[in-house]
Amino acid sequence: MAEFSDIANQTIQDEIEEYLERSEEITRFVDLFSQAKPALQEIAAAIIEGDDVVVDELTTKALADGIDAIEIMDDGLIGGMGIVGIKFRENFVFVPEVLSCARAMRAGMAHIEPILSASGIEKQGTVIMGTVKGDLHDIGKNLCIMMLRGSGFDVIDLGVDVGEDAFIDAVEDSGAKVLGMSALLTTTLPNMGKTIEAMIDADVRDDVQVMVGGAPVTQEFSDDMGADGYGPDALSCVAVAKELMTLAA
Ligand code: B1M
Repeated sequence: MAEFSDIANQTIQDEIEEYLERSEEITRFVDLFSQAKPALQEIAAAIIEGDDVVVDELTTKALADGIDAIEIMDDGLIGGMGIVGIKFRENFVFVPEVLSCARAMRAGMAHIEPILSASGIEKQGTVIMGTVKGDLHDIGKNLCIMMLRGSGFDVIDLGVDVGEDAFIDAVEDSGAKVLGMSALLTTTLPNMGKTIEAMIDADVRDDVQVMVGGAPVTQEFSDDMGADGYGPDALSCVAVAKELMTLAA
């Protein structure tokens, strides 16, 4: 069983001890960081500290040392951001700090993305991706896009705060067979369903398979709003896109 003392990095130990209260979250992060390579724990610590320069250096070094890009992303970058998310939720840090952490995460992802993209094998088709109207969160969506591109998909990234019309226009203009919507706020979650309804009204719903994801989204929400697929994380986003692409073919 993973032990707190198995975590090599002092900053990570301190963060878990000081800021995490829920037992399931403590278990999740102790499990994650007790098995993570020390170099990746350092990256996670630098993400938590919002230090983009250090994340840039450490990610470069980790790749040069032969550590797998996905391992760096999962254990270092996403792992660090996970703790930031909890501190934000519990009001230990606020928007400016989170933005610094997000910038640090982007500094690391800038090294990971080209590797994931270059590793793509055969072309899988085109996916439209966007964060729904009223929602500015794009870190998770961008991770999904990187993974999709890395798996051979062409991705049309509509960005954040994407209204129904922009999604519909993209379907009509691109002929893409899969459309993905991301939402991170419970208040913007209904905009996924509204977009699907608008697609029905605009007579384009049958032209694409729709997948949804983002922290508040569940399989149940996905079913209720009439989406064709749901992915809880970036890896499953790729799996769902592949499956939906075969249904669209
Ligand atoms: Co915001 N924020 N935020 N935020 N933020 C959350 C989401 C929140 C949970 C924090 C909290 O607990 N309080 C909370 C939402 C609460 C709720 O609705 N229940 C919240 C809030 C309230 C807000 C504001 C309202 C705060 C305010 O201003 N008072 C505001 C809203 C702005 C707006 O959107 N209109 C706001 C602002 C911000 C920042 C700008 C500071 C920044 C966003 C920066 C950016 O994205 N460029 C930010 C951040 C960073 C977060 C947290 C800390 C981290 C989100 C993140 O990037 N996670 C977040 C807390 C948390 O999540 N614990 C929080 C890492 C990312 C890798 O995970 O996005 O879940 P995630 O993506 C995953 C999966 O969900 C999945 O794959 C990804 C990779 O594994 N996935 C898909 C995502 N999209 C997918 C699509 C798919 C499939 C899978 O198919 C299409």
